[in-house]
Amino acid sequence: MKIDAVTIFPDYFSPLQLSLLGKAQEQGLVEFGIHDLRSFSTDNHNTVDDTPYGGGAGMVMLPEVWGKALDPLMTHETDLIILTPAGKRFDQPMAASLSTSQHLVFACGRYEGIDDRVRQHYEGKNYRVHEVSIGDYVLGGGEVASLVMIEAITRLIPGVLGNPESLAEESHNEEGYLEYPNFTKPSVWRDLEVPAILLSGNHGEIAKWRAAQAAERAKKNL
Ligand code: 6GU
Repeated sequence: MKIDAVTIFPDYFSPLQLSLLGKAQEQGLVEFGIHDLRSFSTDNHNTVDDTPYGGGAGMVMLPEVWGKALDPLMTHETDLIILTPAGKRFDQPMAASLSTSQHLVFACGRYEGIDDRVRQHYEGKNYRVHEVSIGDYVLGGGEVASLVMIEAITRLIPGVLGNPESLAEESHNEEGYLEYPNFTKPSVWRDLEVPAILLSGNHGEIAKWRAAQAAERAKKNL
């Protein structure tokens, strides 16, 4: 999978070199391209934004600059993701769906967002465009939201996880991906005992207990 991100803060994406994502890149399972939006600006001040038509607070990112940045990246295999708190909520099914894409482009808005004609233009040319939010709170921009999405999506690409059983277990779980509580050594820690069922060796009963615990946890955290 190829993943491009367009941003005025390329340094936000340095964590892509770490851990699971860094390894996936070394193995050739995913390739990242980080593009500085400012390099596509057309004036001496490297302007990327201007005041909103109709008035109001804040600044809006210029469509001309975004068009210049996105045109060379877009193909009809591309899923263009526009990060905005007004977008569709990102969740595990969306991560699974995007993990089968050939090419993701993350357009990271800052300020009050990107001129809406950027979305209109690429939708009108029959590209796949998704406005996405990662939750009901407001971030300073789409960079951190992109990192969240990239991590959730790339770990679903075959070969990225060292132990694919952890993926199988997530999807077999009744709640989809909300897990049961986990325990490891020692069997007693600060007077707290590991549930005896987990030491029983009875795999059928252990599976039942875990399913019940996952369901209870999901209900409590709703
Ligand atoms: Cl994608 N962008 C911004 N600026 N804030 C957010 C968000 C995105 N998702 C949740 N809050």
